Amino acid sequence: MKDSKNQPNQKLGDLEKNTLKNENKAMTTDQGLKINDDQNSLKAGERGPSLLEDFILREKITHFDHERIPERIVHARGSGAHGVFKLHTSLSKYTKAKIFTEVGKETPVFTRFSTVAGSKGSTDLARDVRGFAVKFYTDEGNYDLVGNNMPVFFIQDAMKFPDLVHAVKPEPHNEVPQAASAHDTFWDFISLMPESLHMTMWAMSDRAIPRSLRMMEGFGVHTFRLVNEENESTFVKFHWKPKLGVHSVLWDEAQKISGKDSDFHKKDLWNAIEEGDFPEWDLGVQLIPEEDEHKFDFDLLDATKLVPESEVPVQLVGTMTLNRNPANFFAETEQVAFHPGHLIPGIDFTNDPLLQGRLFSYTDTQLSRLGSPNFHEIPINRSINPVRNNQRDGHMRQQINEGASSYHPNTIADGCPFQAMMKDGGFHSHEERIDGNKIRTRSRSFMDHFSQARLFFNSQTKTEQQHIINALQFELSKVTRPHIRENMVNQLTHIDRKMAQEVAEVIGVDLPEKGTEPVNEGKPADADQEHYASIVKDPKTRSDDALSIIKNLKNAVKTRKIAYISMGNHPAEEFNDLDQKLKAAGAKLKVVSSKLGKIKDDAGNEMEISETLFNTDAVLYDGLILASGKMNGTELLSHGKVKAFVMETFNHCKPMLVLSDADTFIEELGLPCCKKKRKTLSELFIDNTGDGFLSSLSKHRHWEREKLL
Ligand code: HDD
Repeated sequence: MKDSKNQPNQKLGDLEKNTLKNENKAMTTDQGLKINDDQNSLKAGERGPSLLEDFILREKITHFDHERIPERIVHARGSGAHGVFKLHTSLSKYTKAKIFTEVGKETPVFTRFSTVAGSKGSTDLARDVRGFAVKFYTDEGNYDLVGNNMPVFFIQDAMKFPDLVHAVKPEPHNEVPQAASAHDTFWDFISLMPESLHMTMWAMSDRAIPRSLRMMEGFGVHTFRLVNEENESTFVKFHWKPKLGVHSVLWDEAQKISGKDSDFHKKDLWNAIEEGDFPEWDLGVQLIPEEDEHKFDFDLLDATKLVPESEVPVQLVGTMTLNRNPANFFAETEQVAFHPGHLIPGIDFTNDPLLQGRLFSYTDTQLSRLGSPNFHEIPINRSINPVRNNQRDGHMRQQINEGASSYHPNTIADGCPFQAMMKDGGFHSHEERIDGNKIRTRSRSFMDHFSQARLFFNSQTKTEQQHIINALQFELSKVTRPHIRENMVNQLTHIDRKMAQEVAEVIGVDLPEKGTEPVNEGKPADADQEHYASIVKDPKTRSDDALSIIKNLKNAVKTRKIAYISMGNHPAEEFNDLDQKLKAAGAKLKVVSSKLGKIKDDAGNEMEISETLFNTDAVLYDGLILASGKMNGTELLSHGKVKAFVMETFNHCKPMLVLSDADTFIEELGLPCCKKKRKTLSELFIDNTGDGFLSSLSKHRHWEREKLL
């Protein structure tokens, strides 16, 4: 295990000062009084009533009663880690933000990943968007990039955010389902909001069920501005590209992982960091000159649209490495307060109405969640740059501001703290010319809701398209009100008729002859229908390879966890050879057997068993190896759990290596697909050599196998 301490981000010394180690120290009350008995309350006699006087008991219970704070209204379930961002390519032509101009500079970061809909204790593997929020502790103040693992959003205007969240959260009358969008209220809302269809396609894709938080892309979603020393602005879209590539699990697998280990992602991130496999992401930017603002067939201010990478390539400028787990979940991951409005000079907003609304919401929510306007003083939220202003007092104030002056201008404190000049890093909002009527409306340039939904669907491989269709079938089959299913199928016809038909067929809905005018309750009541009719601009065949996971497959071996099932006495050479090969490629072999303890190979070498057949499951591994040897081979299949392991690995298209007698193995396995026509190992995409297995592993999954199922 690598030492995850002494990483560059130890600069966050403030946080360290607040940590407490208890070695060789006596227990005390909150007032520092040493406690002599923490087992018994104070009583009137051995069997008598407890006394009100017991201040130690009262203090302990009072604190306990108040230990919970309100969980986040969205993104409640999260996992966080410390790290560092290092710039390798300067963006000084476009921005004055020092984190993006000083090449080689290392900026400490804290990153929190999250699901959106579920409560704090819900499962990691819900079908959901993942939050991807990064706090950069820069020398110029904190900068937060509060994004998601999908580049677009469900709605265009913050006005609809509470409706979206109410619709996806458990239904209010019975508080079910937890952490799931497969229910009436969500699909009712979506079916009435065509603007949400593009993001819905993403949410139904494999992006919504990641293999690991370490294997997700991140996106700033909105168009932001970079502003340079000359105060010239360039539009920018931010991207995080994981070095491990983007990988997902199957929906059946996701549901089973949720039962077998609902902390799967949380543990995966934690263990990777503890084992020194620090996850890394490249930060990329898409830069759009101001004069090109109106060159696209969508509006850059519309968060339901992405800028295709085929039109504006992503330029990589630096790398984020997460290298230290939090010392305390509550203090750091729970209390961290992100805000898209935490800005530094050189970065600025656009008028995206979703972003503009967010700028209000995040401070407001911290006030209710963390309970005080002093939430910036919580160690994880502190800026490295000392905070100096005339804000005073309030609940739980930590800072002791000295002196008589708490206002500006003043003479008493020589005018301090004073306003910083722009040239000295004083923040100055980009001076965008605004000229318009005060009006409550949606821009006409926001009205094409289908072109990019179709672009996304067209860009997927056949396998990925099938997964989207399967997801829609699953989700909509859980909708109990037929008219909602009908409305949804109608919406889907505007994206792809064949896809809509495949969904309709299994959810008991007839495909409409012709997709009717999209219902859009989200539009203003008096918006003109004529314009609505002319909304779809996109040629039906447009696609962009960057939007597919499978077309961009890379690095599927590193850090993967492989189960080696053996009951003992397997050939020593076989195991050592595999172990070395997998280690060299960065994968991890875990010995799984019938009970904990040790087993011996045929040369008498002992090895530790990592997990047992009764405490683990195939869905928790990336691949399976069945050992050979007297006690293994096809006899392994007589263990009910081994057979289940094999079937799950097979059904989830994962790499499998059979080292025993292959022919008999297939017979014994009794796979449904082999019943009619006997198939060979290679026809089933099962390997019988270590090298073959490694090559299968590098593909992540044998998607071809899905056709056999
Ligand atoms: Fe949000 C949390 C991302 C729209 C209101 N949001 C939150 C988090 C992420 C995002 C990653 C969790 C941060 C953490 O880990 O603590 N939100 C987004 C993205 C959006 C978006 C990418 C659209 C592009 N959000 C959005 C809107 C609103 C909010 C339109 C309200 C008008 N979001 C919140 C919030 C949360 C939040 C209620 C809950 C907890 C928190 O802020 O700190 O204020």
